[in-house]
Amino acid sequence: METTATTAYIGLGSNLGDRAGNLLLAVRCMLEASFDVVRLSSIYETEPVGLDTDLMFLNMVAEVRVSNISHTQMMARLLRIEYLLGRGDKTIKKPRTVDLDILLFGEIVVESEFLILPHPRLHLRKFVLVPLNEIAPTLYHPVLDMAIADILAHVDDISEVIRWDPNSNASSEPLDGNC
Ligand code: PH2
Ligand code: MG
Ligand code: MG
Repeated sequence: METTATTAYIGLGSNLGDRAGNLLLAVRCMLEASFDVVRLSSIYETEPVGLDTDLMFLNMVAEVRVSNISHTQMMARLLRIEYLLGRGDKTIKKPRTVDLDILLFGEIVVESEFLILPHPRLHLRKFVLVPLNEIAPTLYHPVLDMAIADILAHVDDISEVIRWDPNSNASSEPLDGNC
């Protein structure tokens, strides 16, 4: 059978509990879901954008390679990981243990009720663009027809995004972390 490999970029975010632990558990769960994690950005501490919360986020971006799965199947696996890591009600803009968003799936452009690709707000948000630019500055955005570094250079978002300092972190209870 012919295999089709795709490179995708996933945005990870957490602003509840052991935030860094949650991100790293999500990476482990992605490996268990047969995503080949090729690159990880640094972890950034970021100001919440458009949410009813003052809790600062940790965000990072992962580059993954997958074979023979569609963007829909990838999203289903990410939703399962979010659920297993304790993400509750997704309809309300509340703090979250872990949020996993597909930013880009190859150069696929789709718009369904379930999933829009590229992610419809990726070009507006520094908490996505800064970590994505760290690992893939020349990556091409197929709708805007621009490289990530150029999009970041023109973004209007002035929210705070700084490299996370692990030593400044007050520790919280880790999740049990079964995938
Ligand atoms: N996610 C959102 C909305 N706002 N702000 C930050 N800083 N980080 C996020 O991951 C984030 C957000 C929707 O998922
Ligand atoms: Mg999100
Ligand atoms: Mg999401």
